[in-house]
Amino acid sequence: MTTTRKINVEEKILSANDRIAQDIRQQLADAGVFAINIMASPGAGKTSLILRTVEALKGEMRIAAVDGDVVPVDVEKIATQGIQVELINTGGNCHLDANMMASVMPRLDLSGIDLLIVENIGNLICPAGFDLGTDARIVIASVPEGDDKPYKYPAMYKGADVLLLNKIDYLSLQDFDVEYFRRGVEALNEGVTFFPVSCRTGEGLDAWFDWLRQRVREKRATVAQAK
Ligand SMILES: Nc1nc2c(ncn2[C@@H]2O[C@H](COP(=O)(O)OP(=O)(O)O)[C@@H](O)[C@H]2O)c(=O)[nH]1
Ligand SMILES: [Mg+2]
Repeated sequence: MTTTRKINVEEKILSANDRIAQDIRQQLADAGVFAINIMASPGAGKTSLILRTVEALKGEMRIAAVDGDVVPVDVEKIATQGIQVELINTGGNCHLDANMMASVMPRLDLSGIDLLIVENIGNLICPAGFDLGTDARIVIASVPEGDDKPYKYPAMYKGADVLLLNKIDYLSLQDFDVEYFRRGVEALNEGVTFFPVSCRTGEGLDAWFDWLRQRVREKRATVAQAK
């Protein structure tokens, strides 16, 4: 008697975007560069967070940035910090994708960078679906947007590795219920690393800097070990 056995082979078929993202991830891994993809709605504080972060950390690590936009306004702001910053002109697209990211990779000297910061397009829907090959997806929510955003944009919150709640200096001026916000986040992304911050006053940013320092150190160590 012959018995048949069914073997379910689950094969992950990578989309074109994921294949390119994987290639970028490999380039970053080979060079020991830690890369973050910052996503948020327009005005939440992406550029402000980058400026604060570069200002605080540029003395202890080498940083470069990539900015997705149609105009170089943010690029010019970030360049005032004296770091390399490359514009990806998205031509009005609502998100960055791995192909756009790959187009700027040759312009970056990865051997001279420890941390690569990507400012994605201001949008809470489209960027969530496109892996850029970075190590961590950083989502910024901000108090003026309201406390219901995790409930309205679940994909963005679900995929976050780190969530920052920015503009906490506005908390006293607005009926933003932090507990309601956090409950919505936890239901989607239990235990996500969470930093309440103000890029205006600097409150809470030290914890974010420490998180980054640690990740950059760990990534660099993987290359040192491989040698
Ligand atoms: N009150 C307050 N304003 C902030 C804070 N962070 C950023 N802003 C302001 O919010 C506006 C939009 O910030 P920006 O960094 O350009 O946001 P992006 O569009 O996400 O890059 C600017 O006027 C910032 O000065 C904050 O923590 N508190
Ligand atoms: Mg910006």
